[in-house]
Amino acid sequence: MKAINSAQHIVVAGLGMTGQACVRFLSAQQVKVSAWDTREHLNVPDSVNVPVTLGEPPAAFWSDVDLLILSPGINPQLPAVQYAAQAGVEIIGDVELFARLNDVPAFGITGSNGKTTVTLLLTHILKENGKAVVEAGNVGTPVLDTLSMSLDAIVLELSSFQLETTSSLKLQAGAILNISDDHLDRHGDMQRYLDAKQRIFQHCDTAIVWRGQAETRPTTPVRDIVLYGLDVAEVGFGFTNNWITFDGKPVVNMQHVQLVGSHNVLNIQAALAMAKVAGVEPAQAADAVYRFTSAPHRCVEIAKHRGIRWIDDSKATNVGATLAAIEGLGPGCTGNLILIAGGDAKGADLSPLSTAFSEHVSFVIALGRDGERLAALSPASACVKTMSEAVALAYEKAAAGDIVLLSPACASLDMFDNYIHRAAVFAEAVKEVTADA
Ligand code: UMA
Ligand code: ADP
Repeated sequence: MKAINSAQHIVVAGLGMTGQACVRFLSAQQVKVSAWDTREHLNVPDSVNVPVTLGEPPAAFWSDVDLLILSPGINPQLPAVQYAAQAGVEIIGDVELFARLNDVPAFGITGSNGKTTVTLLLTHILKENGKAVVEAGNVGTPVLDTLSMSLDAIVLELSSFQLETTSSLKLQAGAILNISDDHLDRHGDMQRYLDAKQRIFQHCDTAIVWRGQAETRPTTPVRDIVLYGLDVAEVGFGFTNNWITFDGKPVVNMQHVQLVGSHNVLNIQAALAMAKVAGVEPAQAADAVYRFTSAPHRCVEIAKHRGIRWIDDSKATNVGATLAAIEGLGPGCTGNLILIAGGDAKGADLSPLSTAFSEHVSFVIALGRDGERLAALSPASACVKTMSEAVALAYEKAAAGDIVLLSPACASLDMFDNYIHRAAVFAEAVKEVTADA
């Protein structure tokens, strides 16, 4: 790890996972550090043993501050952050601080969907091939926590919020997996969301690019590009007869893979492409791919009762993810597909779902802030107030051979603590209605 300039006063903004990791790291480096959280009534965690300001900071607050480290959940457009900038304070995120200090080869993954899957899969492939590697970033472990580790490589899941405040991150390989409407409430419009995502390629050696979507191509120069996609390809990664190919040769048989759906073919190709840059050839990575299982809440069957499959895809927090679930499960479903969806759409255009609804979904059960907008997209739908009502109605409508899919296309925060809580409430309700088994 490179040394940090300890002769500076750093303010850490936000006292969640990121902020606490920043305080921990900077305190250990003997840097003068204080913290600020915009919430006035926050219960400051005991581990935060530095001065803390809550709520709106006074104007003079910024006069002796050199650097402000923003947690990803804090919008850089907040007036107090703008005052800091006007006072000459440099504003970065934890990933930028990490980038300035890190000297381990790093791999970066962003995109609207599939980040966690590709991050975990790449980490798994590299580990199974004898490399000391960890995943960090949006996936959960704050990036600064990895600086003290002895590693061959680090795999970073990067959100648009994290990339927005990052400018010098060097990557051996990086990818924007795909782009669909997301976080427009924070970024304002699609172009600014795209601009944030494109920052992954600023200092990236090899861009891993999906042939199917032009927005995933770097708009800044990179040394090399590896392409992948669902079409037949003689160069790079292709897909033929259920086999993933590399340079025209079959390398991974999808029949032996535990992840389902064509979106996961793309995820696997992206991970294989990055693993190759890290020194693991695609054919050498195949066994690790076969052993990989999905993270929870991403199109996972949680119950099968009287021939009805109950699928938890609570992590589908945007339209692109729900489309992938419907298009992945719909064609193979022998009965009806009943969808439970809704929540906070974060300003997204939900209309791209209407074709998938009419082709594959027999009934939409909608809930949450944007439930009515979702219900209006389907000729057969109902709005309900709670998850247990949604599950009870799905149970009433479903018969053997049907699938009940929770894939909300929306964030959960209008009704639940997070998508994990939403999944737990769904699972509990499913347990109740299927208790007679
Ligand atoms: N806070 C403020 N003002 C605000 C917003 C938040 O002071 O306007 C404070 C809160 O009071 C709280 C803290 O900031 O004390 C929370 O910070 P945060 O929202 O940045 O969240 P962290 O706990 O630091 O977690 C963040 C990521 N969260 C977000 O980007 C919202 C985590 O991604 C990530 O795992 C973690 O850093 C470690 O790197 C979660 C996420 O939901 C999974 N990400 C979004 C997504 O995947 O869609 C982008
Ligand atoms: P992220 O970390 O980007 O949110 P995850 O791997 O956690 O991505 O998956 C989130 C949701 O997106 C899940 O519902 C999952 O089924 C879906 N998904 C995963 N990969 C893709 C993809 N390549 N395209 C569209 N949807 C996807």
